[in-house]
Amino acid sequence: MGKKVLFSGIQPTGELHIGNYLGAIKNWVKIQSDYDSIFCVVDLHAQTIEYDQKEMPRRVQKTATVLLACGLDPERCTLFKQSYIPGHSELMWRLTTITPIGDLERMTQYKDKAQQHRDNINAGLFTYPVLMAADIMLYKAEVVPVGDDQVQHLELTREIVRRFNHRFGEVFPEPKPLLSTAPRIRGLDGKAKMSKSLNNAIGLTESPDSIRKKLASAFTDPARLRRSDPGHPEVCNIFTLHGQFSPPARCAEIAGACTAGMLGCVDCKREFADRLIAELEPIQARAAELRAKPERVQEILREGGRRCRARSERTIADVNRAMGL
Ligand code: AQP
Repeated sequence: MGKKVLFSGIQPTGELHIGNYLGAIKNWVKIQSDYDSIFCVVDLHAQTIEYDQKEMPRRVQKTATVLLACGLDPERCTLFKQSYIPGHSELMWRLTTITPIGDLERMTQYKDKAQQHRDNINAGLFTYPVLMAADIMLYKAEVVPVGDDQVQHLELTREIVRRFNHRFGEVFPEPKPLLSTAPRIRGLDGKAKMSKSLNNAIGLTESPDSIRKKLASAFTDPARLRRSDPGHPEVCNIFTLHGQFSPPARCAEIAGACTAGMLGCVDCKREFADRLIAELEPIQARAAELRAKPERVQEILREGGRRCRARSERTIADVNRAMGL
């Protein structure tokens, strides 16, 4: 039996950060060989918020570069750019005709983004989850790694699949979510989800100086005013982040020392910064190598696109046949 198809995407909306890394990319790298893995830089999705068209190609290039630097391997997975394949938009249209408006109105990400971008509440923002469904269904994917924020969208995709198959015949498998061990990383404000667009993130290619500076002002335990005050690691975002980068035994020591008022936030952050910088160092070195060979990254995206195009055309043919087009 062949490997199951896995699909996931990432938006070129800004510099990839440690939330994207822990919530998605690190896991993608780990499991890329276990599946027929397809990863996509979703530039069509990125059009739903205000963007600079001159910047977009650079953002796509940078996003792909960092994904490859993190360890996505074109020998073991397919990486491509969404707008290279017309099938995403073609399938999306067909799916909009079987998606009730009420289902889209319930999407919490739409409500949040509509609040955040009040001057630009466009129809694409509203139908974003249908494009996501099309992305997944175009390759008949069965497995979709998602963060917390995408679970609702994937549930809608499953609903659309069921509706399509019921109305037009069995064409699509029902995709299942694959949650990472870090489905929601909070930003440096300690509250909101770390996001490219919220200015609360640490970028994967940020310099050690910049990382240290950002961490210096990051929120920790709001109840702790002096070093000698007993800390509450369970509410501290820096402690949560330690859990992703420091060994469990060291995390237990940190929790003990923090609770006893023996380890201050400044020292705790310094240790975290050292660990984070050490983990990012090889990624940043590979990213620098790839930046020196931009045509290599372009070639990988084009090759991935060529592979996906043939597959997508087969699905569109199946869909057209089923829908009587
Ligand atoms: N803070 C996070 N914690 C865990 N996972 C996260 N992801 C994003 N932020 C976190 C996961 O990264 C993958 C790609 O996300 P995306 O770029 O497609 O969109 P996003 O979730 O909207 O990311 P941002 O950074 O918040 O972008 P903007 O600011 O442009 O909206 C997804 O699997 C996501 O779950």
